[in-house]
Amino acid sequence: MSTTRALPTKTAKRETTVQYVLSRLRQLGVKDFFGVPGDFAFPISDAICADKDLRFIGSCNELNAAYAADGYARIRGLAAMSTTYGPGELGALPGIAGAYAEHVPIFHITGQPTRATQLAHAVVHHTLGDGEFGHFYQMAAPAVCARTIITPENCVAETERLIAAALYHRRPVYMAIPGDVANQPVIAAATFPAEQQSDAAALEGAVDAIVEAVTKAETACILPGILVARLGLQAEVAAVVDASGLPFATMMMDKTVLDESHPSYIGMYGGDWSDESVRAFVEEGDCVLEFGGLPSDYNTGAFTAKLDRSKTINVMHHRTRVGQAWYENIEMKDVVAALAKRLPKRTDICGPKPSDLGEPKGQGDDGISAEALYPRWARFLEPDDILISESGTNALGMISARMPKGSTFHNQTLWGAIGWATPAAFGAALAAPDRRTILITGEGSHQMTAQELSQFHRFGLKPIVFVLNNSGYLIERLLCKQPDVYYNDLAQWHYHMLPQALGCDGWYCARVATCGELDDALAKAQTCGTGAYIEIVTDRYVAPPLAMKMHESTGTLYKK
Ligand SMILES: Cc1ncc(C[n+]2csc(CCOP(=O)(O)OP(=O)(O)O)c2C)c(N)n1
Repeated sequence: MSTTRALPTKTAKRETTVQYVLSRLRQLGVKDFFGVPGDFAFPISDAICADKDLRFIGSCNELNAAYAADGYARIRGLAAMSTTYGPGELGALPGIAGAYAEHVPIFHITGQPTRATQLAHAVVHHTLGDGEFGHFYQMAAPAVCARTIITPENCVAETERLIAAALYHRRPVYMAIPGDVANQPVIAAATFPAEQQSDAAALEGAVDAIVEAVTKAETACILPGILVARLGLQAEVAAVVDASGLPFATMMMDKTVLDESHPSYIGMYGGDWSDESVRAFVEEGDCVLEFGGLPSDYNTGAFTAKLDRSKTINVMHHRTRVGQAWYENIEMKDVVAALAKRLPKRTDICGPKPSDLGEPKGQGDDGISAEALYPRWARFLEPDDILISESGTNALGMISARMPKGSTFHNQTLWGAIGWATPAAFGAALAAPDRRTILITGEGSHQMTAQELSQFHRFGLKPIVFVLNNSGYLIERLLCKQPDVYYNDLAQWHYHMLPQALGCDGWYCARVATCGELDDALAKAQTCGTGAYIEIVTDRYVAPPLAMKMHESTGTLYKK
């Protein structure tokens, strides 16, 4: 999807308000609208279904729709969803909040009762019964970067304002359309927000300062952050890596922002959670050039990262910091383009070689240990795969896997809502049906949103799903004071039977508890040509090394 605004549609043929909104989203590359219909939203759903270029993607519930939209936007750059008033839109709210935290733009449209109903303060379904209709608009506020209630008069201007805000902030927006307004023609009178331009003097100052810092440094490295992917600037930042010859590492939230098969990649950086060679190279160098770095708990190895502010540069979306100096009103894309042209090529700086998970351990009837599981998963990955990794122990294992060329790793590192990954994998698969989508989730997380599996089959998608069944909330066991406390236990489901019950006819399904069974299942999943679903049973405390490091880091994780 282009990051620039497409030209506005001419409104001479007097489109309805909802048609205008849909046509603008279509021009921006959105083809699919996730959601659940409802009477107050019928005009929106009807208009989507009446448009031959758009699809209504019915979800099992609104939370799943929001997560699916999130997964879709991570691949395509923008997503849209539609809900009904009150319970519908509020169901989506936690998913929208997660998208806000993680800079994922979702256009959330909700249908409201008619303006006459609202003016009469009528007591109608989906309300609190108090005759007030503004509550849910208020509740949306902190989870979106812009919101509006549409009228025929404001439709064009407000749609453009919301689109501009979603792209400027890379965050969700909220639009409510009253039932009577939806099918009224727009009364077009709008100014279109101009695309943000960098301040030329500030841009030159920042780029001069960065070139000087990198030129003077004896050793230096690049840390490309998640915003690079959200802005679609991967190729441009890769050009900076190539032009400068600098090694690069990524923090946890940023994994695969640049290709891990690139010769300049040195591995994951996260303070004391990194390989010692990477930690020393990044922290003891003279200059760290970050692109949209976020010093969050998990990115910094539970706040153990020691990045001297005077030696770091952070090129943010709309501003840049070089040491202690801020350069305002400059766009990341412009700084990146200038750096690719102006940074000197450093052939004298060599970083450590990235580690990988090594040879898988175990065979035959051996139980499935962490040393057996994670290297096998890493080897299973192929070029261009989309890997959706749920919060939980699996993510802390897979973060250390070296990803093949063109493959991307997705995790909700900051918001960390369990249940996100299953619908997000569906959204990602729908966004890129030609790529292989692999979902890895813990069974506790999967219990939250497992019904969305049914959508893969419904829309002809063939994911490979791994459910890690370790009899409870392992990551919580490793974080809390009494690991065996019963609140970390779960109802035991027959997970491998879920696809069958949920209508995923013809899928390859297996439950494996030994290395031999796992090898067999991996081979079948690779070749079966259908969706695949593998429940992997391990002992309760089987955890990858990074999860054990996290277990040992609770002091710094919670006591900053
Ligand atoms: C919506 C939500 N509720 C609760 C939590 C707290 N939480 C974090 S991880 C976790 C357990 C994950 O367990 P599971 O998916 O089985 O993975 P495991 O760590 O056992 O491999 C919970 C309950 C959360 N992050 N999000």
